[in-house]
Amino acid sequence: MRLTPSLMAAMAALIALPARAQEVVGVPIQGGTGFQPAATELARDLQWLDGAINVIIIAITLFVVALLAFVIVRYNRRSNPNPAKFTHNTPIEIAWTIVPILILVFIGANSLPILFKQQEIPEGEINIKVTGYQWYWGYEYTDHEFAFDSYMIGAPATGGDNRLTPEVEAQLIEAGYSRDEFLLATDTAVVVPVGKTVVMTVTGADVIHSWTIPAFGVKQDAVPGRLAQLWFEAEKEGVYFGQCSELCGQAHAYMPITVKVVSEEEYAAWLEGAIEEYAGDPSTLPGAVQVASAD
Ligand SMILES: [Cu+2]
Repeated sequence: MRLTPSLMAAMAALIALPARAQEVVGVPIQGGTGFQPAATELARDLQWLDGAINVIIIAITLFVVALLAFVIVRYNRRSNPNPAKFTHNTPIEIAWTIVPILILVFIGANSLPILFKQQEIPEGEINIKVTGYQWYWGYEYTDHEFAFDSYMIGAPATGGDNRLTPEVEAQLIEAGYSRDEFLLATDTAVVVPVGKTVVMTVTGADVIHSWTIPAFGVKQDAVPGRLAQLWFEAEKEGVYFGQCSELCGQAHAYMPITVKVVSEEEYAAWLEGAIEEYAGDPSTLPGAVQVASAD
């Protein structure tokens, strides 16, 4: 396929998807203490588990505090001058053995399936290899044989010095972000279609980093010399942010992660543009005509 310059320009513009600023869904909120809204089944599951265990913790704490208060009031030296001398109470001992066992079995029976769901990696419809570098991320769309790096907008690689200057703010706006998203927005983003199984293979090139998107409920250490995997299936279109989550050196705070979840049509258009921009393999595009190589 021969591309006219204007078509190529349109495709290049699609790479960063700046034209239509997407809704920012997965982002930390100033002063927030809870989870980001869950955008995958995994995130929903682990947020539910966190809530359930929190209820158990609060119930146990209140019970123990109430027992303590009762004993302090009822059995202090003044209220109870002649303490009882017995040392055993079989029914109570059986109860305080059985009840914690039941609680632990309940927690285990609910947490292990969630852990396995995270760790049993399904067949990926989209496969991406992510490599952590000091201090940026590299992404390789292995199905289509192209790769690109992703730097924080305002990082030295994008002409900044990790500070929010007016120039950096202008870059953010141009890329479809706001100044609030400084330290989170990157020059290129991982783009994935909504509702598809994405498998990320995670590794590190120099030291240990960690790749995460909190709203997806995924986090994986990127260890040099090792390949680890995580998977997600995003349910809602939008922009999702994460940050390197393993202290990796001086600019650890300046290597954020941006994932854009788009419709299938937008993804197909982006993919075509990205293959062109990053010299991927066009024959891997869905519907591509397989032509025998001329040379
Ligand atoms: Cu890092």
